[in-house]
Amino acid sequence: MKTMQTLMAGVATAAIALPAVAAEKWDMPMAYAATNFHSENGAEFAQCVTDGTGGEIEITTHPGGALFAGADIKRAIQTGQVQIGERLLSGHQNENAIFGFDSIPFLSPSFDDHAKLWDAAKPKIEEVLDEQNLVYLYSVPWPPQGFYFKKEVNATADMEGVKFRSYNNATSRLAELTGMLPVTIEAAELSQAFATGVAEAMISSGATGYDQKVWESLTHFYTVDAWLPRNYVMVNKEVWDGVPDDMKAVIIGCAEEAESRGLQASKDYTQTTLDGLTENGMTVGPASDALMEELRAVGETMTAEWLEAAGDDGKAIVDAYKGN
Ligand code: PCA
Repeated sequence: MKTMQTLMAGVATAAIALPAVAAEKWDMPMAYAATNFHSENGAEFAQCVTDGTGGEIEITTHPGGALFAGADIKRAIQTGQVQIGERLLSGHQNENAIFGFDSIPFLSPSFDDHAKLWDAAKPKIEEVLDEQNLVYLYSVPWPPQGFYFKKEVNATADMEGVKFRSYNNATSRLAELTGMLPVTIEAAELSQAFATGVAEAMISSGATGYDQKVWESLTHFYTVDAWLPRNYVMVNKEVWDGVPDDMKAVIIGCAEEAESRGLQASKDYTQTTLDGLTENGMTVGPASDALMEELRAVGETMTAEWLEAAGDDGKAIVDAYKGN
């Protein structure tokens, strides 16, 4: 009896301690460093949703791959282990070639070109994600991609045998076609990979090199402007379907703001981080004409390969983009 009373008292206390409306808590894994502009933008988005729903949906971001590594984030959301998260869209190229539309060398090398390419690709990407139990919320491009090395490189002959960090199928293929050895490494592991010699080069933005202080191991950054890959934020579909309409509107509003704020941050961060690389002793500048010529030929091969792999859907995206 005594035990039962104690138990009942415990239940009563627990009930009283609960708030009037139980707030939903969403965890949002993100793969990149907390100080990266995508992560900062995501944190502002999370705060916007928490504030806008009066705390009824409280989003907590987990940057730096702390909750799930980049490669595991999509699956964690699809299977409902977490409600929401951010991932590099082209990281899914191994599941479906269509996700690689934004990593085709020299197809859309500037922010303006990239915006047109994204307009052409967005409906298809949303559809594919929907079929995978995911709702697309917003996305933001990384700054243009260039090459990092620990020596001067003037031709693909200088790349022979270099251990090249890749972040999706396209970057692995690019390594193969230029005689390098691809090794897949998450951005969060980069400083260590370069310090220990597991990788000696990569293609990425000035932003990622800056975030990861790659000047501690590498010396050159060549601004080849190969492409601008996107990060996107997705929600588990069942979770989304359970959100009341007024709160969905709040989340969509916060997502729209995050998309334009993130785009501006990406543009601003482009020059700032290139300056940062220079200030920290790296040689930053365009690649030689000879190297660019070789890279363009590699780009043509990769464009043809992607069109082949992505089939009619891929062709429709490229045609719509070129018609813009
Ligand atoms: N940074 C990410 C992807 C593209 C970029 O600029 C990375 O290197 O993982």
